Amino acid sequence: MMPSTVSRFRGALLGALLGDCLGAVFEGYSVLNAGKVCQFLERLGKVKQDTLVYTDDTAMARSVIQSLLAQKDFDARDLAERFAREYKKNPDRGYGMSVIHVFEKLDSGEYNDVFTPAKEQFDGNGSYGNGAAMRVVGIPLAYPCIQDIIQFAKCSGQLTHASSLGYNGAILQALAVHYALQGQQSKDTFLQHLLGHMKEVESDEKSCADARLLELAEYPFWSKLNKIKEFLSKENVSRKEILKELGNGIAALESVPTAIYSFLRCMDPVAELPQEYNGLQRTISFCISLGGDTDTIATMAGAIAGAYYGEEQVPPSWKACSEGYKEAEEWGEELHKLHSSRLASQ
Ligand code: F2R
Ligand code: MG
Ligand code: MG
Ligand code: MG
Repeated sequence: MMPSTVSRFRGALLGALLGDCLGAVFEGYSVLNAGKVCQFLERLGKVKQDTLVYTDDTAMARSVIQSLLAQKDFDARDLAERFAREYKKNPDRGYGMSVIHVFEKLDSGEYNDVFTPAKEQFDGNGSYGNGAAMRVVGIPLAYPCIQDIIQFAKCSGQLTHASSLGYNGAILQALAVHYALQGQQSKDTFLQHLLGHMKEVESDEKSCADARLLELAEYPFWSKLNKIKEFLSKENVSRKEILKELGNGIAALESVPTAIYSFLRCMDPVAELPQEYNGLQRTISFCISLGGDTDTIATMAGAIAGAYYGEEQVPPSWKACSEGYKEAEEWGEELHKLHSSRLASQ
């Protein structure tokens, strides 16, 4: 049965939350396999255990969503204040090493322009970490129009990530959630949409200059999407090849494409995972089994998979042990209303 639209919105937020809470248990592991991850997942609901806490990924995603719901539109200053306030209230959520300086500067009251602290990161080059992408799910849930999604994914990202390699990752992740919300489509159609947009997004002067600075190929995200296309056309792609070509690191370029690939690969059964797992379970467990930045890759892939399959695929035992799942359900519904009202007024 096709999930309803509300179910997709709740699914996106629950998928993101579960990816973070479950992935955080394994963040930074380099030696990991599907067996170990599934063993852990099987115990949930069977053995009594403490609530799994969400990390910076969800803390920041919650700020984005709360700002959008309170302001009924994107408001950079309000969002910057929420990021800084949330960090001050709970600094131990495993934030990136450098982004905390942005929050401190935003909180100092010395900056009129809320985008300036991010521009000062890394000697003026800006951060290329995946922090802008990991939290962006609220944007495609609030805005139905592609141009709005691109603009606000970029602006929300630029509050902390001034490198195009950071905020373009947020644009790609936001577009992936947007297309997943449309439901059933071939992997090829899904990828073609993303390829078309990213070529354009990465053609501006700053994106070309940032890629050159790091000695990367032209259109770096677009190039990774082509690699995903190649991988999907093969029978078997090893974990080693995935890590070599797509990565499992803290940079947006080494994690957003990995999340998208994981979602697409897990549309079909995966030999190493239990046969009874549904698409959302496969996607989250597959990402975690890759190791590295597990909470972040799983939160991004979980958001895409949740938007695609809907909340019906969220296992109750996984949900029940994740901190903050009730808000994810409520906010999914509220964002659906906001999205529908924009669609009606277009
Ligand atoms: N920070 C972590 N994980 C490590 C420790 C977690 C542990 N469990 C604990 O609790 O202690 N995870 C979180 O950080 C990632 C998102 O990071 P974000 O928001 O992008 O932060 P930042 O600081 O801007 O960038 C992260 C690192 O990337 C490197 N980097 C970025 N831009 C760079 C540049 N231009 N030049 C050189 N290096 C650059 C730096 O090492 C940054 O510290 C998520 O994984 C989230 O879960
Ligand atoms: Mg985290
Ligand atoms: Mg954002
Ligand atoms: Mg992480």
